[in-house]
Amino acid sequence: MAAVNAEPYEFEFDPKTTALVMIDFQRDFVDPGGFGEALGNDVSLLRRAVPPAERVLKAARARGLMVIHTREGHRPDLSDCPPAKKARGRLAAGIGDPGPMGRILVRGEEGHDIVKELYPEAGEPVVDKPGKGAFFATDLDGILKNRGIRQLVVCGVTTEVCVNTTVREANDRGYDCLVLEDCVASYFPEFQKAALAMVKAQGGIFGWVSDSGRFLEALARAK
Ligand code: TIU
Repeated sequence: MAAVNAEPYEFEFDPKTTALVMIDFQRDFVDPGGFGEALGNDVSLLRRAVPPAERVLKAARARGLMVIHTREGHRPDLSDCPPAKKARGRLAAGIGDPGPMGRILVRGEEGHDIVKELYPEAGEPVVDKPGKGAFFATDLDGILKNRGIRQLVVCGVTTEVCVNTTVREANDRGYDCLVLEDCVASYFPEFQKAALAMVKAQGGIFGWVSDSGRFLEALARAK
């Protein structure tokens, strides 16, 4: 067992029942020249989360924690993409259309894949999800339950969209979630702040918030 210095109080975890969940670190969201940037977003705000997330990923692998990656995207025929999702935003180039790194949010395309620094290793499940939450229409819950996982340490993008949705879904399914604030990022600084505040408010209504430094310290001490 180990305890991470966190808000609203320490997060207790057992490395054997804890998974590191890396949410949607995809080139199209994070890299210059991708879909996120084409929408007018400043991707440097997201890029900032990559180095601390890489440190956490390496430490989790070294300590033998289960590591899971997710990617948001759709089948090439878009049969799993709700028409409402495709239409949203009235974008000139949206889901399924040609983008700077291949078809936007389509599985198998360059932009849909994970940035090289955080690339999955053999044996680490990659969950392809059609929605914002990683539990919706995926086998993530089964994968976690089959391994006896009860606590999730969460990194990823974006904080108020796929990270927050996933943490809420996980909370309702009985998992304890720790969000590492320097390993999650938003295109909007005010949303980053609010999304983290929402997780830890009201005694930790959805979970706990800490950072990579405090988590790595606890992991190094974990029995
Ligand atoms: N992964 C994720 O957060 N998907 C998004 O669409 N995020 C936005 O902030 N747009």
